Amino acid sequence: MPDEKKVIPKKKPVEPRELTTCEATAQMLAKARKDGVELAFDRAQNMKACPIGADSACCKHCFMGPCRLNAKDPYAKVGVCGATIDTIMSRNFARAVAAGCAAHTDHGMAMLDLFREVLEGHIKDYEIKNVQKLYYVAQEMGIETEDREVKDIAMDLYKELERTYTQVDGELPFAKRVPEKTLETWRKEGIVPRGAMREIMELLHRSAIGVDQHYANITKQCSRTALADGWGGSMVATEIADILFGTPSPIAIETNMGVLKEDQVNIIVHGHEPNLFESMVASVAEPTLIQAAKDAGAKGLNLVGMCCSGLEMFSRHGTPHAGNFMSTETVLVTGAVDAMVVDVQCIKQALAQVAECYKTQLITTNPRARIEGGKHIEFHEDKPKECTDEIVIQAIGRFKNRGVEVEIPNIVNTGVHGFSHEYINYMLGGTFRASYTPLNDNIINGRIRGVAGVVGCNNPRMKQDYVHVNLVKELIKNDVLVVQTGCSQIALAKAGLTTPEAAHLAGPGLKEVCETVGMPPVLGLGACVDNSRILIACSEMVKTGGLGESIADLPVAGCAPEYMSEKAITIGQYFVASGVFTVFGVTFPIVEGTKFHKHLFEELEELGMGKWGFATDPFEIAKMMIAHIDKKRKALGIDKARERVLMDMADRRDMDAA
Ligand code: BF8
Repeated sequence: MPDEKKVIPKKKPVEPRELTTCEATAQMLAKARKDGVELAFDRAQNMKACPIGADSACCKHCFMGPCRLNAKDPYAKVGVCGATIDTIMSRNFARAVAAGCAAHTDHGMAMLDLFREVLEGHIKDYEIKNVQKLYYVAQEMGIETEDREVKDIAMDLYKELERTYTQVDGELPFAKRVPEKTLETWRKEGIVPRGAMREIMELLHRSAIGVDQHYANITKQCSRTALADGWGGSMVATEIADILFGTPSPIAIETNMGVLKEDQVNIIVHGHEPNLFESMVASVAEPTLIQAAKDAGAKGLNLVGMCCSGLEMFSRHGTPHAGNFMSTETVLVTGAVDAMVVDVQCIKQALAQVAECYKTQLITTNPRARIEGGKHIEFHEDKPKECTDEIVIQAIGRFKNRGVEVEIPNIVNTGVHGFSHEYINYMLGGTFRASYTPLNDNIINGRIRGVAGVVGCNNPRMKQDYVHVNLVKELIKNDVLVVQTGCSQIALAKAGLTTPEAAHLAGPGLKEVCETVGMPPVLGLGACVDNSRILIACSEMVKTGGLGESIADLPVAGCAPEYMSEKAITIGQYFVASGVFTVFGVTFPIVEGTKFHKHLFEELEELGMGKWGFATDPFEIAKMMIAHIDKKRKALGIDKARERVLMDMADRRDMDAA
């Protein structure tokens, strides 16, 4: 028996509305408490983050330790092997980058494997839906497309992109997309990725005990590995998904928990790989299964997405989306979810327990990711509907015997999403002058001050969605066009900022542009792997001209204000290495005032890259991003060009000639 005096009482629960700005989540959090069900919000309150780990001042890469340094006096001692605070922090950072890169590249490689199997005829349930995109990517990679069979072009593209993962020397294929001056910086620094597997392997090696013991040298391999994700694994995942399943284009989509229907069989797909979801779309359209649902007393089958899987699907199929990372437990509290289907990444283990409380089926599908207490129905790409049809049958079974009170928050937000980097081509110029020129023109003339990528997770250490929403509002108010991916995109969708009408919240210049073309001031580009679309957009802006010669010259900035995943650290590092000032919120695993901190937050910029920033307050973050954008505008000599003049053809000719 524990000594009762030593039992630490749990803290008084914090009011739901102090933990989230999402009304539906707050409502369900209150219900969960009434039902006696514990959620991540509560666990975060009851478990203080380890202060030594939070500062990254602990080394556990060998068994002479773990060694603990003092963040308040970081150079007072070293680890048993002599590792300094800079070595320890950079090693820990490296391990996070390696894990994040592994997640995205494993996802991308799975997509490429699927592509090959489709081409070889071993998998028949998928096909190339977007031949135009196949041609486009193949041509960029220098593959001959004229008078050739689609299958032959596709097989050549497969072989070319396979190098992204397996190549041991040389430069990875999508290095061809990088602006010349940015690539020059990478070459000078020795950080052009070879192949993702090699980079991850070398980073894990170098961050082991007794290998690389210089923080700046470890950072180089961090950059190389992170770039293998952004311009490699993630980019392949995006491009192959577009080729196989179609490139998203803007579509009005419903978001929030109100998309669940009490009188239908609700199936949520939550995870990251689009192939499972694609097959779910096919299964819920199966007439026999629809009839089975009706026979069970339901009005139909209601397929809904969450997190990144949902983001990939809603702009390809118009599938509604129920919420982001911090809503995956609370959505189960509705009692309306008949099956939650998961694959890989960002799936809280506690979902199994919450699902059990509400008699929901939590179904794992991927051999790489099982959860104790979850039901496993394995997904095989060569017979995908065996799995997804069975999931529908299981969900119908649960609908028949729900046996729990159902309470669905009556909140639905409709917004426009699905702005691929290709769509930006003609978004501002129409088909008449489809290019990035109108975007660049509007930045040069100052209607658009700059572009900000606001991306990433929720974290229960922050009030859910609060920083995302307030940061984005502040940015657009200051004429900064915002592009989004991941859970951040859902935060803004729920806040109603992904509608063209949200233009009234923008500054006068951005508002004018949005109203002219009918676009929202906040453009959703998709899942976290689709951050690669932002890289490509940056590349196109440089190549179009007028905004400098490298990505580092652009008036752009990035932010993941509520991140929680190692994947976010990798994404941050590839944006920094690509030339983008990138601000993170919540916490940053580093001790201020150390050499490693100075390296990430100042010196990388001096080497021609971007740099890191950190702040937790949305208005402070916005100030930092806008100051950076203005600094870049000044360096480009366009800081005075903010008068509202329309560019005429003569101006354009001058700019093209420059
Ligand atoms: O990859 S934004 S919580 S769901 S890690 Fe995860 Fe973060 Fe959401 Fe998608 Ni991205």
